Amino acid sequence: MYLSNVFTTFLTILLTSYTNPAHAGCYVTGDFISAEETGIQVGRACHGYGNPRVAGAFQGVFAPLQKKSSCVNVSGGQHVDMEITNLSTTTSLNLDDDVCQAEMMVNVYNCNQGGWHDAGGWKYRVDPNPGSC
Ligand SMILES: *[C@@H]1O[C@H](CO)[C@@H](O)[C@H](O)[C@H]1NC(C)=O
Ligand SMILES: CC(=O)N[C@H]1CO[C@H](CO)[C@@H](O)[C@@H]1O
Repeated sequence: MYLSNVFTTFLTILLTSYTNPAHAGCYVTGDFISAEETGIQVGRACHGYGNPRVAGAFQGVFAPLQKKSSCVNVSGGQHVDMEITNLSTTTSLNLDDDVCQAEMMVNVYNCNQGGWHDAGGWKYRVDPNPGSC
């Protein structure tokens, strides 16, 4: 179910990128991404973590056009910049935690060096970079 959703989204992005390249893409320079480590960090940012629970960077309400960012250190002297933007100019909303995770990971599975795409009125970006946050 989860995998098939991700795969469907992946196909959608491939198709979308032909018709509107600005709305999806992969970085072709810079650091390569660790899917495993990035997956753990995306999970924390989308779902929260710990006990007692600490809210993740992408939880809670997004105002119209609000962009939330999170920088995480990963191994190998690298950090990953993660960003989600609500593209609505008029409405505030709460991004579903599972949608958050699935869409962010599309940028990881689809792109060796990170990438971005728009889906359902949101923009998702994952970008691995050298050095720490
Ligand atoms: C990342 O690592 C740097 C250097 O150790 C540290 O100063 C910074 O607080 C870390 N940032 C995060 C978000 O963990
Ligand atoms: C498309 C989308 O989900 N963006 C959302 C931004 O927030 C507003 C309100 O939360 C939603 O209506 C938009 O759908």
